[in-house]
Amino acid sequence: MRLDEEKVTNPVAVGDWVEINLENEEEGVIQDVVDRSNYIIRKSTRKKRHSHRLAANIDQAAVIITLAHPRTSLGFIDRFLVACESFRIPALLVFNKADLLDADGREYYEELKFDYEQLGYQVILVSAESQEGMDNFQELLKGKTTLLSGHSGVGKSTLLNLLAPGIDQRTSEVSDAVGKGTHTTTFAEMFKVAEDTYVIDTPGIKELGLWDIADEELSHYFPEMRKYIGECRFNNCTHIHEPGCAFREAMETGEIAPSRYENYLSMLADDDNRR
Ligand SMILES: Nc1nc2c(ncn2[C@@H]2O[C@H](COP(=O)(O)OP(=O)(O)OP(=O)(O)O)[C@@H](O)[C@H]2O)c(=O)[nH]1
Ligand SMILES: [Mg+2]
Ligand SMILES: [Zn+2]
Repeated sequence: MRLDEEKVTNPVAVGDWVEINLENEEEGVIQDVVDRSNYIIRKSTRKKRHSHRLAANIDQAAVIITLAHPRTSLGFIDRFLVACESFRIPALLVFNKADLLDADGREYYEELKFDYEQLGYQVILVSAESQEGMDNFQELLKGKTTLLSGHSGVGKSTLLNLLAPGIDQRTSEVSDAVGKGTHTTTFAEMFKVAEDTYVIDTPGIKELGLWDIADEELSHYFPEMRKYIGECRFNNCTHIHEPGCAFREAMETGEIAPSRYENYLSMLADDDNRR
C-alpha cells in the first residue's frame, strides 16, 4: 500500500475489510482496502500534516469518561463529539468508575447527563469495579460494532474484559502521583463479544486533534448551534465578538451552555489541530 499520497500514517485500520492474496495458509499480502462505510480520523501525534485512522466501518463510538482518576475534561468530550458529528458516527458517553463517585460526584454526573442528553447523545454511568450499569452498556452494544476511546486509564480494557469470557486485555493502575494512566493498550484491536457484536479497544489518547474541519464548518457539528446558523446580524459572523451574534445571544439565554461555547472557541483558536 502506498502511503505518501494520502498523508495517513496507517493505510489500513482496524475495522477495514481488505482483499488479501494468501501466500500460504497463514500469511498473505494485502492488495486493496474495500471502500469504507465510514471512519474516524485524527491528526497524527507523530507526524505533522499527517492523519491517523482510528477505525473504520463502525456503528458507534463510545467515549469512556471518568470524572476522577484520571479526570476527563469537558473540552475532550466536546472535541470527541465534534469528531463523531463530522464523520456522522453516533456517539455514546460512557462514564466509568461510578464506584469512585461520592454524592457530589453523582450529582455532577446527573447534570452532565441531562445536558448531553438534551443535545441528543446517549449517556450512561457504569462501573467495571461494582458492575453497576453493565447490563445497560451491554444492551447498547448489542448487534453493533463499537469503538471504545478515551484517555489512558479510564478503564476501556477493563470494561472490555467484562463483556465476554476469554478476552484478556492487559490493564494497569492509574499512577497515584499524577493521576494518569500508563498507556497500557498499545494498538487498536477488535473483539467479538456476542453474536454480531464487536468492540474495538484502542490505546488511550491525550487529546483528539481534529482533522480537516474548516472554521465556518465547525458550528455545524454542535447540534445546539445548528439552528442559529444564518441568524447572526453579519453573515460572515465568526461568533467570537460581533454584535448581534445569535450564538452569543443563545448562550446568554441559556440555550447554548457556556462550556460548549467556550470549547467551540477553543477549537476555533486551535487552528493547528484541525488543518
Ligand atoms: N475503581 C475503579 N477502577 C477501575 C474501574 N474500571 C477500571 N478501573 C481501573 O482503572 C485502571 C486502568 O484501567 P485500564 O482498563 O487499563 O484502562 P484503559 O482505558 O484501557 O487504559 P489504556 O489502555 O492505557 O488506554 C485499572 O487499574 C483498572 O482496574 C472502575 O469501574 N472502578
Ligand atoms: Mg487499555
Ligand atoms: Zn454569530
